[in-house]
Amino acid sequence: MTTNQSYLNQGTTLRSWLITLDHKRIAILYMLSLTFFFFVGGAAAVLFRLELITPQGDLLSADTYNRLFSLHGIIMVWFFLIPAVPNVLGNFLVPLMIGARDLAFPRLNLLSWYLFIAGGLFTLYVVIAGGVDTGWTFYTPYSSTYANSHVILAATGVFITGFSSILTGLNFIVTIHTMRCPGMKWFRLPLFIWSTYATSLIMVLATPVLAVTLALMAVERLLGVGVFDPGIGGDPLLFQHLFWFYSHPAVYIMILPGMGVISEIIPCFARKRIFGYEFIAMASLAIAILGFLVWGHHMFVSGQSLYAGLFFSLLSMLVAVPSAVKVFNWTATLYKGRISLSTPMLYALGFIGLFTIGGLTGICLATLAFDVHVHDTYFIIAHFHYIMVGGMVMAYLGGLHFWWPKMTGRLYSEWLGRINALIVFAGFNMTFFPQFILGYLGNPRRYHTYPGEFQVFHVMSTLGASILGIGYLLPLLYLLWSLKYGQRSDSNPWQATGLEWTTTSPPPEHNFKDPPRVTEPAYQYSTTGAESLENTDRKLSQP
Ligand code: HEM
Ligand SMILES: [Cu+2]
Repeated sequence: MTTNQSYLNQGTTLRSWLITLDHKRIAILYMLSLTFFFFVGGAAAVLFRLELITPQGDLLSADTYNRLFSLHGIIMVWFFLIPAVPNVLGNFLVPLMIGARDLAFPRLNLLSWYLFIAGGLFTLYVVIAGGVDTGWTFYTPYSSTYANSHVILAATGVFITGFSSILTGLNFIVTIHTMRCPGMKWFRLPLFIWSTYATSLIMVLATPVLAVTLALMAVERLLGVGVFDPGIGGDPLLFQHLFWFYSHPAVYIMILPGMGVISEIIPCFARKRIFGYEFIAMASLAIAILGFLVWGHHMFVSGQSLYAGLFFSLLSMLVAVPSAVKVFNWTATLYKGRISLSTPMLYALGFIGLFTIGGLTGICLATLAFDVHVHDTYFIIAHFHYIMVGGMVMAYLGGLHFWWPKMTGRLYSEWLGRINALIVFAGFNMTFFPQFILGYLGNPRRYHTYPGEFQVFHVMSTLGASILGIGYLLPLLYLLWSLKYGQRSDSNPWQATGLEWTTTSPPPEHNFKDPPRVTEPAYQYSTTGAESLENTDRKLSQP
């Protein structure tokens, strides 16, 4: 067997990795660090889910419980969900998909990873030093005046990581504008690129607002300058406005890239051209723009004016339209497709169903009268986990399986992959569906105790979380196993279209031996002919 020159064997020392400028290696660095954070955040969730098996507070004190869910939220949002698809898959794929040698600013790319790690170290220090108890939202006046946990350090961690996000977004925007290979016109770009582009716009435009907000909170807490505290001349609602002006767009940073992954997987495993390419591409931009206009739906009961509430309610309904456009188009792509239920496809199908539930309950919440009823209950938790875990984590796992052969040159065990996708789907629903009921019945979020009549739903949820935990650990094992024992992959194991599949697996240092040239639109799949996936299926199911 000839071992070809690939990005993986261009220097194997630790040093060669830590100073690498290769976007593919930086993607791997992100993957390793994100996986670590994911399991730290997950461990916190395991602990508080255990506490919730019984109505009384028997395992954790109220204070410890607060610190655990805060840590869970902070780590999962900023150190996993926001960077997951853009920084791992995006870093790896953007240059490959547009036929470029690297990102526009390789050094900036490496710097972004170091900033991410620096922010992460602050956060880990907070974990060791005793935690933070403000929740991931850092609401004032609690964070600025009353909390006696490590608020400033935790906020500093998030602040620093924010710069990693801004610089990555900038890098992607410039790369997509200036480094497309000959023939790669805008409307020939893979939809993953469109969604990464839209995400990058939000990263660049919204993240600075978060940085300013956290800095102002720190100024009030440390120096007593009145920004948010009306007692010293501040505005009590300002923090929530600023926070959600970033954080609602940020929820789209967490879902748009996942949508991009799904738009790649669905046509490949349905063997069909994607339905309504332009609509999906433009829907990404529409989501990015409209996402900036709806933050007030997080503040319906905050005391903002009733008219503001009505207006934000209406605008929130609008932002659901482009999301629905995508769901319809994916479904239309599946229609009469030659569908192969391979691992990435199972995750993609799971994504469509779960994201739809998350999105529809989002519309319920955007309905002012309903939100007043369920605000700050488990209904909210269920809503955003359906989108962020049911959606984004599913998309990340689907994408990881889809591009794993490209990234590593190895095939994983297809049947373990399929079983695992089912475990994740079952575990996820069992964990979070009961929380819709809990919330609707009035169980508030963020308490370590609850009335006894809710126990059955909490027990179901904890049981589901254990299954989900298995579903997250198993890929760690079989993917690692595949690195050594997996079958070697050829350059295009799924017979997919797209430039990344035209180069070797794993790709060489500067991606392509000969500079690529594009002559046709994306997704030229066909349901007929020898190119069908059944051959691949047969190949993959060989032991
Ligand atoms: C499809 C359109 C969506 C609508 C109309 C919508 C609406 C809402 C509303 C009204 C709330 C506030 C509930 C409350 O606190 O009382 C909310 C909460 C939330 N939504 Fe959505 N949502 C949508 C999509 C998404 C997406 C795509 C994500 C994430 C990727 C997301 C993540 C969240 C989060 C994290 C919260 C909880 C914030 C908190 O209170 O801590 N939502 N959503
Ligand atoms: Cu929102």
